Amino acid sequence: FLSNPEDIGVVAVGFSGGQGKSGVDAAPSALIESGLLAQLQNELNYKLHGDDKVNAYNDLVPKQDPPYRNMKNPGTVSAVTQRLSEQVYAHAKEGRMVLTLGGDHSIAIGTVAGTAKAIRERLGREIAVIWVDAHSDINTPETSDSGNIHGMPVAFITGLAKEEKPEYFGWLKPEHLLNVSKLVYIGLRDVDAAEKKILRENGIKAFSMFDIDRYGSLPPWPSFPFLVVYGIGRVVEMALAHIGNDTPIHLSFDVDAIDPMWAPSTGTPVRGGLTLREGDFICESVHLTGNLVAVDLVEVNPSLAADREAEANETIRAGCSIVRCALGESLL
Ligand code: 4U7
Ligand code: MN
Ligand code: MN
Ligand code: MN
Repeated sequence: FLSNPEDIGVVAVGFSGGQGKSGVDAAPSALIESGLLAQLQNELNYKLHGDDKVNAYNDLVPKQDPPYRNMKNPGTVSAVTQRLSEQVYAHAKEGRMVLTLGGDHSIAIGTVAGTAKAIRERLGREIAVIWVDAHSDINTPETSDSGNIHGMPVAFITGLAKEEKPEYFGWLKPEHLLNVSKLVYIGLRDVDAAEKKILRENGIKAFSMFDIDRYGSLPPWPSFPFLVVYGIGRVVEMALAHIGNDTPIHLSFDVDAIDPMWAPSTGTPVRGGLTLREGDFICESVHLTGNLVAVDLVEVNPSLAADREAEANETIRAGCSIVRCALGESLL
């Protein structure tokens, strides 16, 4: 194990400033109230560190925060992710696996920056990031149509988007950054044209929903022609092969990777996604490597459900399942 097998640092991030819809800031408390942390403690026997109270970071919100380079709430998101990076760093430096409950996906600027720096210092290693998402979140401020920073975190943590001003992500230093060769996506199905160009030009490894379908195979057993062999197993194998054996892994899981059938309460749902089982499988496989150093669960928005109670609860359930699988609940 690359982190202490029984210690988890928990950071609950009630933040929604990376996009325009309120409610995603309520996800951490909803996840916690549904029993997630209690299960990790009592059923999976983890020792949890850090407070289980939700960070709102209200003290960091500037009085005025006009757009900068087309980004919305740039000063707020920069300040919050900088503080978050320090929290994550502190846990990871102690050898704890870090679990961050978001919040919108802009917070991954802070979580990845924090683990990248801590793992460099503690193990002298570069981290890899497995980004599970319907979207590639690699817009630069200039290529983004929406100006929402939750569509840009990968550009910042890879250094593809650069900025000098410390109040606008200039605090990101080389030790915080991720090498593009250590990034791999799973679940993509809604990638902007400009993002496709960035992925291509940088040779970034990505497995789309199409890849998951096409790597499925015909049943090898003629007597069971109804059996379908799904491609997720091969895709995860290839993703792990790409980042290499015993590379520390940061798993950043956007709940919108899961099909809206199981995870409808999210800001930018896209149909045709992972089944809940495929999402769980990705997490179980990553857990089995023994190399997991950090997990983010983001973009759960309990207040966006059309049929509030039921849909919000389904999405929270899906999120809890994802986290428990990443932390080994499926091991017998
Ligand atoms: B999420 C989008 F234009 N690409 O940049 C953008 F389609 O963290 C969506 O994956 C970003 O939920 C989605 O705004 C961000 C859009
Ligand atoms: Mn997404
Ligand atoms: Mn995302
Ligand atoms: Mn989304």
